[in-house]
Amino acid sequence: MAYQTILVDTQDNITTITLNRPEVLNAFNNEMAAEVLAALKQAERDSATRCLVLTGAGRGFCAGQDLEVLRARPEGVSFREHLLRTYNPIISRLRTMEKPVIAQINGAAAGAGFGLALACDLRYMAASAKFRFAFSGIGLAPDSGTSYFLPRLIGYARAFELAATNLPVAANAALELGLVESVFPDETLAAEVRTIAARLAHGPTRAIGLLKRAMNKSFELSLDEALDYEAHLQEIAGQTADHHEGVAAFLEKRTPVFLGK
Ligand code: LHQ
Repeated sequence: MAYQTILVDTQDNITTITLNRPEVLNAFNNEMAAEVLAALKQAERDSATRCLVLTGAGRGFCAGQDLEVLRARPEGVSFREHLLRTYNPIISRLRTMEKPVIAQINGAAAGAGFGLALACDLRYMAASAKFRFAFSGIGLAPDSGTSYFLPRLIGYARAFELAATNLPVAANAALELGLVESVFPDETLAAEVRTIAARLAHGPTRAIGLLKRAMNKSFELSLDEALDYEAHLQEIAGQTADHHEGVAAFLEKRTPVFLGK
């Protein structure tokens, strides 16, 4: 499929979606939101995709909503409707897709762009990149899952401080807070992420998908319910070819070859 605002590339079972409106730090217009959603659906369906990487072209990751579009909005456009149509399905799909998703945060991530990064399973950040909550900077409440993910990742008070003050969060501070897994020099970020993505892409994709489902679900379950859910998912994992391969490889003292089946 030909996209206008994003680049999509699949190699070695890793699909990379690059937001490609660099002149506005990859801020979202409606077209980009629709294309990101379409690309996510495709990556979810495509068995050649066993790990997904999201990144931005140029010096930004994603500056959230394009504010020129917001300013030009015709009278009567409902933010609620806009969110239900654009960001909500993107954020939700990132979380429900049973494949590992990595945010390669090459530059500034703000507003819905911050939400996009937070919704990924893993975040790796360039040393020069920064986060900015941004919503409070333009008199808005949080959206794109930021009110959900931030307190879960870093606790209520730190999330509140970051959101209400709207101060930028530099990469090292983000690492210290636990907002990202690692910070890499700008020049090596892509290669470092590639190494991690390759390990995930050659892993037991179905088991990784199930562990993603279990960990996400755990936030709404009691311990007994979580144990029960684990048993249910293990029944599924136990029937996969990758499980049989993993056991055989261990006993034969060789490296397993997982096919994602
Ligand atoms: C931009 C933008 C931008 C347009 C930088 N738009 N041009 C959606 C809709 C409905 C309801 C509510 O919620 C939402 C979701 C949202 O995301 S709302 C939040 C929207 N985002 C923001 O408010 C973030 C605004 N941007 C920033 O705070 C900064 O630009 C960041 C922190 C991203 C980067 O800072 P710097 O590295 O200092 O870059 P800069 O500010 O100089 O920006 C570079 C260029 O990009 C500049 O244009 P220019 O022509 O001067 O080079 C900016 O105007 C443009 N740009 N963000 N969101």
